[in-house]
Order: sequence, then structure tokens, then C-alpha cells
Amino acid sequence: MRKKIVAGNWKMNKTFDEAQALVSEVVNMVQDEVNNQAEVVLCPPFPFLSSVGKALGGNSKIHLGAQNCHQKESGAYTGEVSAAMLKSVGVEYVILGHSERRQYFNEDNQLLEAKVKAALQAGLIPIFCIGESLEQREQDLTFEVIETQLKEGLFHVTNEEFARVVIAYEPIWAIGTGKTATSQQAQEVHAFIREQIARHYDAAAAANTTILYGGSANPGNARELFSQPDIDGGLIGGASLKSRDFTDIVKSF
Ligand code: 3PY
Repeated sequence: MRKKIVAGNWKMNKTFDEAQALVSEVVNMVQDEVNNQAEVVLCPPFPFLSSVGKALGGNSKIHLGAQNCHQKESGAYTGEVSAAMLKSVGVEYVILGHSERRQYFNEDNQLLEAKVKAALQAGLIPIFCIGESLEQREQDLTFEVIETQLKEGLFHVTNEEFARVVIAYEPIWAIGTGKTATSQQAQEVHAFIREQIARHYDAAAAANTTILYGGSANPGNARELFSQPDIDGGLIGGASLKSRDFTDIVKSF
């Protein structure tokens, strides 16, 4: 059976002290209040990974994720961070291909293909993000865009490797805008993603892949979104910066 996951993408937010306060609140709340089987992933900025990881203290429900990695193992790439470095400080997950990376850092499917490979080789679980812009949705290109992102950025991995991948559907028009896809809109795309996996791999791979929804998910809409048959949790932006909201989302299964 596929995993339910709620991952918090803190993006470029928080100072060291604020990050420590947030993680300790989340640890306590999740410990005290969450009875479901959802796996929680916290993805703080790079400088806080070690300290947030320490604060998790081997908590079996909460895991550590990064927001990006470089595609090369090591070398003269000033300012970059490799997948092996992340692994060495206890990171288990890495978000790849977030639309903000695609938009502001020109990450394309070819580059993401290399990053996915690097992450898997280092033993990390990629959370591979895909999603269409508003313009593409209005031009009825959503499925085409999703199919291309999957084919070019992700579907090069073997069956065995694919079993370790998590996908996040994040419509760009819903990221940081306060607009959420309706549960029907999200479900429709999630079902399409599962169909593509079945086509490219097989029915078992499709059934076993965790597909998260991202894009202004909050405590008010999470339950409705997570009740859809093909939505297995969320990649949460703004609401992951508030321990109360984030924990309420984790409880929404
Ligand atoms: C959002 O919900 O805004 C996100 O970008 C989550 O990654």
C-alpha cells in the first residue's frame, strides 16, 4: 500500500532560532495529536538541516527533507550542495523541480533528469514536482505539460528506482497565490499521473506511487483534498510555517 505523506516546504524562510522553535513545536504537536499513519517530512533551508534533524531526534513519524540538490557528486560548483552531502547529514527526501526552481533558476526537464539520478544514487527519495501554469491550463494544455514533465524529467529511472520516487502535483497558478485547485481539478490530474505511470511502468507501480498535492493547501481544504482517491497527501508551502496549521493538515486524513 502506498504511503500517506505530508511534507512541509519551508522555502527561504526562518532564522536559525525560528527554525528551532518551529521544529520543536511540530515535534510536540505531531507526537501528542497525530494518530494516523501519515509520514511527516520537514524541508527546511540548507543551513538548518542538521539542527532540525537533531531536533527530530530519530522520531519515527517525522523525516528530514531538503529543497534541492546539485546533479554532480562533488567538485568546483561554488554555492551548490550535493545529494551525498544531504544524505550525510541525515536527509532522506529531496524536493526536485519545484516550479520556483524551474521559473527562477531555469531548471528544465533535462537538468531535473540528472538531479533525480543523483538523488537516487545517493539514496535519497526525490519528491518530483510537476504542474502547469495558468496560461497552459486555460489553453487546455495541462495533460500535455504533465506528460512531458514526467517523460523528460522522471520516466528514465528503472522500475526499481521508480518505486522510491514521490510525485507532487503543484499547479503553478495555485502556488503562493492563495488559490487552490478544487479537489475535482486536483483529482483529475492525479488520476492522469497514475495512468501515465501505469503506461510507462506497470499497474503495480501506479498503485504504489505516492502522489502529493501542492499549492495553497491549508487546514480548511486539506481534508477534502486528501479524501480524493488519488491524492496521498500534500506538499505544503505557507501553512507549513505555522505549527498549528501544519499539524492540522497532518491530521486531515
Ligand atoms: C505551496 O503550497 O505554495 C508550495 O509551493 C508547496 O511546495
